[in-house]
Amino acid sequence: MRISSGFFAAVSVLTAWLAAPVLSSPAVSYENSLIEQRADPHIIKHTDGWYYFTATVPAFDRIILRRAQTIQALQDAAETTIWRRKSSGVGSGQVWAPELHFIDGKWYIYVALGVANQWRIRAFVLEGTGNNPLTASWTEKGLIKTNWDTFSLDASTFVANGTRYLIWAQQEPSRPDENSSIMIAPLQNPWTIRGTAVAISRPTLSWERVGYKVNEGPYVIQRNGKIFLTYSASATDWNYCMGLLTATAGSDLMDPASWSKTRYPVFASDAKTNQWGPGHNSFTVSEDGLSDIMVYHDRGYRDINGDPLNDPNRRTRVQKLYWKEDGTPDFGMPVPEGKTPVRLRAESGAYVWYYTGTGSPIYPPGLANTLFRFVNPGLAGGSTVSLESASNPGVFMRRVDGGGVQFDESSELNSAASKASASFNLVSGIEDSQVVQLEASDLPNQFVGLEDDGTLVMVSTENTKANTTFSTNMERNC
Ligand SMILES: *[C@@H]1O[C@H](CO)[C@@H](O)[C@H](O)[C@H]1NC(C)=O
Ligand SMILES: *[C@@H]1O[C@H](CO)[C@@H](O)[C@H](O)[C@H]1NC(C)=O
Ligand SMILES: CC(=O)N[C@H]1CO[C@H](CO)[C@@H](O)[C@@H]1O
Repeated sequence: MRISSGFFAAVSVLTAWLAAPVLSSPAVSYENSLIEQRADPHIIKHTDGWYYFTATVPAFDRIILRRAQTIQALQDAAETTIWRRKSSGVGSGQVWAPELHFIDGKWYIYVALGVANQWRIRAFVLEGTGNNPLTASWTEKGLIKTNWDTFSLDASTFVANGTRYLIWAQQEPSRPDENSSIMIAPLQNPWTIRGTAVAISRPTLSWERVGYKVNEGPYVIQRNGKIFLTYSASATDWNYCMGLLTATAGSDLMDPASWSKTRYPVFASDAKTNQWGPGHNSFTVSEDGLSDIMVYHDRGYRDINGDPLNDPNRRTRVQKLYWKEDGTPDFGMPVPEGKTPVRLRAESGAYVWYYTGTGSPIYPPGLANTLFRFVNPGLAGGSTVSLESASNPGVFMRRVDGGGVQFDESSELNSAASKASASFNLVSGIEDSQVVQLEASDLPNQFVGLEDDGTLVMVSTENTKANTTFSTNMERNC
């Protein structure tokens, strides 16, 4: 279905939502990395339509905010410093991981503040009055009093079934060899917890204990009757990665037994896309409101000299968060530099996928191998396009003699003939059209098709055994 106006888009989205638990969710188009040297990124879309951004700066000495009408425009938006390190006492040391929240008509910043020359970080709250947080007047509400006066950071907040919660990372005195656990408590007001906090996750699995024994950076997204809490684990070098806790909406979130934890990281370093130590994420929504966007930091190289906290090059990145059919989030891999990838979905619901062609590839693949980028112009130049695997940058789809399709490294595609075999005519537009066909640039009327078992073939359009029409729309369950 082609959507031609905002009104019809809204109606068709609503209709789709009423008809089935599936929302059409177009591909997003952002250019990574979004912002250099900004770690622990937090982006929110406010009711005024603006996106607001805050993050840790490498000097760990201030709180900055940016705002823009689009996520991409945050890249070049002016940065305002709304708070600076003090000369003594709380706030004279390191400044980590601010988050901006709008609660009951006021702005709040949760931030971890240290004391000069001490390894002593605690969660602190600022309150801002005014429509625009960049120009709001800010007052200090002070440290958040928790169960213990111990190392504490990365406070965030969410509301579930009418109760507002604080979640954060804190060192538990009973577990002296571990750096931090994920804590939760209801909030009585934005700077005061009610009752006693409980730990809902501890760094007990091997991938949470590399370098340091860390669970930190919690953030919540609620969908499909579930509360999903992402967090980050291990030291902030390339071992940094993300785990996931899940609770059912309506369960007692103060009962650690309500939360289940994935046995493996859900998001981690990827040598092929050259992304290292991804984590400390937050979630926002795309400009059209139809995609969930994961915001996180990582580095563009693996090895660091010295303490990773002294390496300034953690940068802010954004990519689409996908949803599996069972309603759980699918993080895929940290996408390569450049344009965010797309998926090509056939009418059958199957996705075009990357496979090596040796052995028996097993369909369906994981999310990562269904992500592609259109390279335009294609390897053969002119008006052709080439399809590059986003999970294997530099590897391109190519037709081979006999009606097959395979994937080859661009370094193997040297001759004009091989470049032509990896180039296609797009039968309709890429970005603004919802449907595309890929016709071989060197073999008229032969199209890429996807058979039921996941095999990619070259077929003429009259062949009905394969789907040759692909949508760059995704669906999500919600
Ligand atoms: C983790 O704990 C160890 C031991 O207390 C400490 O030396 C180290 O600095 C901590 N690291 C982090 C990232 O908190
Ligand atoms: C929400 O909370 C109310 C009482 O506070 C409870 O009766 C209800 O079952 C809860 N429902 C969900 C879905 O959380
Ligand atoms: C357009 C097209 O070829 N659609 C086909 C996709 O695959 C399913 C399952 O084989 C067919 O039923 C469709 O006709």
